[in-house]
Amino acid sequence: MRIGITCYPTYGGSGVVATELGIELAALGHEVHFISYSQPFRLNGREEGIFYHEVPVSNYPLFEFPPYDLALASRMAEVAEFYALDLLHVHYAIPHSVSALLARQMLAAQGRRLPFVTTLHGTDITLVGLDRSYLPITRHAIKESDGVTSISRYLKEKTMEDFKVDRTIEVIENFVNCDVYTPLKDEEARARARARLARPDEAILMHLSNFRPVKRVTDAVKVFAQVAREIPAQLVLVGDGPDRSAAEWLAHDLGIHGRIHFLGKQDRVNELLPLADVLLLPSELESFGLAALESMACKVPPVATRVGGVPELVDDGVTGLLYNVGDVDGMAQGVLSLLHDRARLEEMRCAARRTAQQRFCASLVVPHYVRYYEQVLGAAG
Ligand code: GMT
Repeated sequence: MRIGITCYPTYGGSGVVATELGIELAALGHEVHFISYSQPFRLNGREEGIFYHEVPVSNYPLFEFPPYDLALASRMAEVAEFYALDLLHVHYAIPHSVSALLARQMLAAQGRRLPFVTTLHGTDITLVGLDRSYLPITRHAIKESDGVTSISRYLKEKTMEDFKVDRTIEVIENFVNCDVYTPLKDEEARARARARLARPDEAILMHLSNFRPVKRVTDAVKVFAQVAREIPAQLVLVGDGPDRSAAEWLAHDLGIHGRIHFLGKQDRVNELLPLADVLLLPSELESFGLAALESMACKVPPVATRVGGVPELVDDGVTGLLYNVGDVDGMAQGVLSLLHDRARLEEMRCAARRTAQQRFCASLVVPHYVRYYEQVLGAAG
């Protein structure tokens, strides 16, 4: 198949899923065309079977708000025509599904079919889509999509309820490449890499996100402060975003700044995650929680909040620990209980990796997308 993929190319779970999907599809022999305003950050531009088409956005002075969605629709239609695309797959409904709808109409006017699949990732439904100014058009584009997938059962139900859509939505959960996200098997190599972040007697807690308010990064700092009071430990914060400065101030105020590594945005998180003992994911909401899956694949159990789609991924007490939003004391006690009971931690580490391999491996989930594309193409034919 020749597939056009559109996503947000910057740091964030939906862009990661879209990019990894493109890479896996190309490895299966499909031709993949990314259409976006910049190259997705995990693509290096040299992958076989993957092409990148930039969307130029005019900044003519009249445009206080450059119309990216229109430029995207034009580029989608052009790429579909020039490269004979079979379908478009857009990640994150706003505005990508609306642009795809326009591109489909443009090609239909020339007698060509261009079905499109929309994958819902979370905040396109839970936050942005419910803003009155976006709701009607997002709802329309979801209804008009040739196929709609959602990354968890939670998000499917939420979409049907909040958007009052009664169309079918296929749940295709997020995935991880278990060969890339993998524990470091060589204990000596792991110890050497950990030494850059912590002394041998110190535990490593890690948090990975885009530091938006919904991630509650300051809760991760508060949890760490309690843990660090009891045992030697370091906190590694991976990512950047609006709440970074709040987290830094809090670390200073609590007197633990020297034990926190703010690494900023990192490209190869698969090399960092295996160094941690636990991952902290104290989010207000996660429709899935890709960071938790990536860490599980690296044999690192998440200590997370019981929100959205997270319980579909993390089995509380077996592959990680779950708490109510804001339960900083509970999360800190949970981390301490694991770090004090190394046998239990090891059991949980193994169970986390096993779940990633048995349920969420790219080799299991990507064929589900391929079957879904075939179904959509068949139905639209
Ligand atoms: O949360 C965001 O800011 C948007 C989005 C993204 O692009 O990272 O995250 C959502 O999609 C991820 C990938 O499918 C999910 O793992 C996240 O749980 C989801 N975020 C929320 O629901 C808050």
